[in-house]
Amino acid sequence: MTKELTARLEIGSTIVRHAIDYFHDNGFVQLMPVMLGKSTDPLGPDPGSSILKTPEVEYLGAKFYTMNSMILHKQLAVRELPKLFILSPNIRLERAERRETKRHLFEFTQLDFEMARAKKDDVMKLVEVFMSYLSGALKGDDTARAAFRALGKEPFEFKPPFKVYTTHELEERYGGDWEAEASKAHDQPFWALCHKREFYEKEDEAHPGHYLNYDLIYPMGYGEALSGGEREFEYGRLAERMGADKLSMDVYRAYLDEAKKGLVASAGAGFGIERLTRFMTQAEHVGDVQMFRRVPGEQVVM
Ligand code: ASN
Repeated sequence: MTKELTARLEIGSTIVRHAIDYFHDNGFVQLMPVMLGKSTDPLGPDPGSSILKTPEVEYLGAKFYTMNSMILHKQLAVRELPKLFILSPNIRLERAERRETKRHLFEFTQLDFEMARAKKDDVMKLVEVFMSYLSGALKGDDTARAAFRALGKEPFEFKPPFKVYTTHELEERYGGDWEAEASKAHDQPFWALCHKREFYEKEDEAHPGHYLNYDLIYPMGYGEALSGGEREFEYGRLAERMGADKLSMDVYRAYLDEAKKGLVASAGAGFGIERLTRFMTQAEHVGDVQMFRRVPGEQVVM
């Protein structure tokens, strides 16, 4: 193992430690992840998503899916725990070409959180405070300081509030590949609002065709850091949105049954731990922060 990888793993470990502290200190309860579910995030229709398939596992005569994300489980859990977070291992079988984006992995961990009755502004504020907390925490942490010194780098200084754009504005200014281009043109993260994506992200009732979701994009070409949104939680709206997306109601039966009993309004988001570590250590590829690389199209050692 190279000394760079050791340093990046140490920094990644420190990031997780401070992230967990931050969420605990803000009243969140940590849930353990599930890795198999009766249904999972469809990751689409989203032009940014490109998985080949969602693996299915048969166990004792029942069919399970591996987790693309725990969003549907978060919606069920937030009824009981109004502020929760999970270090959630996700499997996304990306196409081999995704290796070239330098920020896709076929296995990664996200810190996924959800808050009952929250709005998008609450989540954006919480994330901004977390980012600046993290810059300070890493600077004051002996392990991280030594590891950054070994890399010849400094922890990035996040300076919120971050700029806010809609995806329409970004597309107009930077074209179809706005994520990469706008990321290169900024020196602090920025928000991209209003993506047309999965059924669980709430449509703005006052402005149909607009969505109450948000992505945080890292600067300097590193691309997406986090995605999330306010949630659709009413059974009728969910069924309608799923129908429009041509999803099989059978696959989502258990989730829809819970929605029929009643979900609560919530908002949340998730950020990839490896992407955050890559950004903080300015690693060339997100696989460069993994001990066991999970890069699409790359030979796996173990
Ligand atoms: N974690 C994301 C969210 O909270 C979902 C995802 O990872 N696709 O919306």
